Formats: sequence, C-alpha cells, structure tokens
Amino acid sequence: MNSPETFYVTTPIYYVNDRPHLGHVYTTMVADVVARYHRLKGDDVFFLTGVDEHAAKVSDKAAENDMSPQQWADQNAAAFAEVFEKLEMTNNDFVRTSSDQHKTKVTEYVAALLKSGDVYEGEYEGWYDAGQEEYIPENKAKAQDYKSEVNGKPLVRKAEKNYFFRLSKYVPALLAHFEANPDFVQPDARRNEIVNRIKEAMDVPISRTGSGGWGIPVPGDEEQTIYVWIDALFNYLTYVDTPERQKYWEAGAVHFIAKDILWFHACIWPAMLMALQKIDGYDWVRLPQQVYAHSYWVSDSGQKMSKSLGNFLDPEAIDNYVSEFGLDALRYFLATRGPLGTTDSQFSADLFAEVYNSDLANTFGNSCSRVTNMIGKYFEGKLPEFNHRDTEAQRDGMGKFLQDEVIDAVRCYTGDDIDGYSIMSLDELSSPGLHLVRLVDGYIEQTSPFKLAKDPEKMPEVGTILYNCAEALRIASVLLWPFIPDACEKFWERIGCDYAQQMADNGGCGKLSEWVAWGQLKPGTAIEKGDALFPRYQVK
Ligand code: ME8
Repeated sequence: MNSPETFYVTTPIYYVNDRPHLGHVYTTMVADVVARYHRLKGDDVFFLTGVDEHAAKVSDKAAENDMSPQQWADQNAAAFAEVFEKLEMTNNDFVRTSSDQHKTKVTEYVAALLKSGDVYEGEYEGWYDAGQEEYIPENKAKAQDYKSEVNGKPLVRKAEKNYFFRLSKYVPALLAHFEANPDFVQPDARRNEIVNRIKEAMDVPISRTGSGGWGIPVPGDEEQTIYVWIDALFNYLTYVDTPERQKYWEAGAVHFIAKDILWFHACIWPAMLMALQKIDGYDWVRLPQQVYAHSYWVSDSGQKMSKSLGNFLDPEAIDNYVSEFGLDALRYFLATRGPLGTTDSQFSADLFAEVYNSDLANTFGNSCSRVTNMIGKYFEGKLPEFNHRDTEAQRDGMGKFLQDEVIDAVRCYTGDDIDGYSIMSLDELSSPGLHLVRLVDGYIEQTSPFKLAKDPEKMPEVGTILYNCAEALRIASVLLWPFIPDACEKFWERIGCDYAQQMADNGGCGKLSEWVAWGQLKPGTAIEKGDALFPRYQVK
C-alpha cells in the first residue's frame, strides 16, 4: 500500500489585464487532475492557483477603461475565480497579489533580502519586453532581433535606478542543484536549455519606478515598486507561509507552468529561495520539487493562443464546449491531448469530437450502459452472484480470466509505477482506466452473455460474467475519476458505491489502493441503468 504524502501543486498566477482563456484553463486543469489523483490516493494535498495583479499592463488596461487598477483587477480576478469554479477546479485557495496576506509577506521577504545584502541598489539599462514584463539580456535581445519572442513587438530600451538581486552569486549553487536533481526541471529538453542560460546569468533588477503606485513598494524606498515578476513568484510561498500550511512548502512544491516563463521559475525563483534560506527564521524554506514546463496550445495557424494575439478560446467558447460535450469531456480532452511534452498541440474541434466519441462515448459510457442494461434485463436490476470460475466461457479471447487480467493490470498501474509516476506521463495515468474498459468490451464479445441468457440453465454463468464486468468497470471508474469525476460519481451511485461520500467525509481524500482491489461489489446490490453517461456526438 502506498503511504500518504503531503503534496503541494501550483499553477502560474495569471495576469488580470484581460479575462481567462483556454491556456489558463489548461494549466489549471492539469494541476487539478494531478491534485485529484493525489487526493484519491489519500495524500494531504494543497492546490494553489490565482491571479497576478501588479503588472503595468493591468494598470494600462485599467486606464484605457477609466477604472482604477484595483477596480480592473477586481473585475478580472472575479472572472478567473468564476471560470475556475464553474469548471469545478479543486484549488484550496486562490491567490490575489493585491491581498494583505501576500503584500505583507513579500515586503517581509524583500526587507530580509535587503538586510542580508542579496538585494542591493544599482543602475539598470537594457531591453524590456513589455508584453512579458521581462528584461531581456543584450545577447538574447540581439538573437531575437530586438523583438519579443512571444508577440513579435519591438523591445523597449529602459534605463532606471533599481534594486538588484545577486543572481550571479547563486550560479554555482544553481548548477549544482540541477546536477544533483535531474528531474528538477521537466521535460528534459527544457532543463538543458535553462542550464545553458544559467551559466551566463547576471544580477537582475527586482524593482521599477513609475508604476503610479500600482505594486508593492520596496521596503524603505516608496519611489520604487517590487518588480511584478518578483512579486508574483513569491505567491507560491506567501500563501503557505502560515503555521498550518508551511508543511506544504516543506513537502516540495510542483510548479506547473508553460515554457515561456521557465526562466523565472527555474533560475530566478530557486536562487531567491536559496538567498532566503540563509536568513534567520527562513530555514524551513526549501527549493521546489519540480518545475514542469509544458508547451502551448496553438491555433489552427500554429500561433500561440494568447490574449495579446486575440486568438484564444475565451470563456464563452469554453462554455460552448462544456454545454455541448459536458465538463468531463473538456477535462479529459485537455488533460490527455494537451501540450504536456515538448511539442505544441493544435486545438481542433474535430479532434475534440473524435476523442470524445472514441474514449468516452464508445468506450467508458457505452460499456457502463451495456453492463447495467444487461443486469437490468436478466437480473431485475440486482447485481448477480459471482459463481467462481465454473466455465471456460468466462475466458476472454486470450484465454485469460477477466478477473486475473484486471488484477494484473491494476497491479501494474497502481503499484510503484503510478506511485512514482512522472508528471510527464499524465496521459498515461488515464490509460489504465481505459484499458480496463477495453478488457471488459473484449470479454463481453468473447463470452456473449446476451446469447447465453437465452438458455435458463446458463443464467449462473451469465451472472458471473456480468458480475465480473461490473466489478472491472467499478475499478476502471476509480482510476478514471481524476479525469472524468462527474461521470464516475454518477456511475458509482448507479452501482451502489458511496466513494464520493467517503471522500467528502474524509477531507476530500479517497482510498485508491483499497478501492482498486477486486471483489468489492456485493451481489444483490441494486444496479441502476440511468441515461447515457456520454451520449454519442453526431458530427454536424
Ligand atoms: O505569465 N497554451 O501570466 P499569463 C498553454 N503572470 N498554456 C498557456 C497558453 C497557451 N497558448 N497561454 C497561456 C504570466 N498559458 C505571469 C505568471 S507566475 C509566478 C506569474 C498558461 O496570464 C501557461 O500556464 O501570461 C502560462 O505559463 C500561463 O498561462 C501564463 O499566463
């Protein structure tokens, strides 16, 4: 049995210059699936998402709309919170960088770094990518032809008095950390890019002037505000820097992000944590366990979907998918067909419908209907007795008993394999459940309970077959729950399993290893047919 862990998972905090879009929903959904998976295992999980408010583009957008930055931020922060709630994200808190909790802590951290000397006053002149709110070093700016790598707009030349973070001092320690922790940045290809760049890292400005008071002031210098990126990175710590939550930080955070913001997360952030760690009172601060940088959803033309490019799927478009296919379908598609690895994924309506029909309607949904229907028809809706292996007819096409196959598959998937799974294989996390459903389909074809049922003498055999199917589907539904929780919970109700209630009573935690053990459905239980969990989608 796997022992429970404390697990902390985060998403980037999103800029509130505009409303949420598919990219934001994607990363949050992936983190949600991972959080649900860990809760299902029984782990003590903290899942954090939220918004990044103090960006210049937020105050600019507010001005364009005759609002104060705070009003604009309030309005869009509410839009993010609403979308995430509608999509049933199970985040344990929602960061707002304009909250007192965050501002107080950031001020405290920066004051401590100023005192320790790792933050100092200096002069900065260089290239700035306004869309990304990021300073670009000269060699990189030149390589990009002095244009933003992300939106193609010209970089801006900036000169200002700033406070700097002694990043260069931490280069050897960072490189040693990468060496000792090969999984620190995933996927591997991303790690290699970052390691090469870290070797040349110079001190970085962490403050700016002229923000019109929108931001957190540098302690002791009201004219400067803490650079939005530094302010933002600290969110991962500020929201768990309480006596009750510190354990989550200590357990080692898993940060999900996209590749565009890897530099901040894989270089600047760990270096700042190293600097903080050395200060009295911060000895509990450790480095994150992993930074996982996925790729992009791109539009049909192959361009990154983004707010500034205006080619994103907005909340209305996302709503349309949910009302047409259901929330589980969106979750399932994003989590299993998204750009988790190093290649971008094209979001296509056709592929969405295809995946929905093949994996959800024709596989899980169909198999659940078939089995519950036959139990209704042949056993008056009561789960039949399991009469052991009394006949060869129970073997599948490979000559194996379904029960043995299910037990083997579950052992293979929920044993050490899944416990130590790398986040990269998130799509593989969904395949064991689907694999069991396919085993059930093959087994029904092979044993043909609908034919056997014509002979009254064969009913015990039919009963055993259907018991096996229901039991295998129950186990499949436990494994699929992080991806399609609504459908699985509906199915549990139909087969008399109170897992949803058990989780609710147990602080959201499940008992994965117990629930995937064979033989837990009780013969005689009322089995409900219900409507199709995933009605087949007819392409219009
Ligand atoms: O960068 N495909 O915020 P942001 C996949 N506030 N994911 C995408 C995406 C796409 N086309 N577009 C956006 C910021 N994302 C900072 C972060 S964290 C301390 C501060 C997702 O609103 C992806 O997770 O620009 C990406 O990293 C994030 O949204 C950027 O959101």
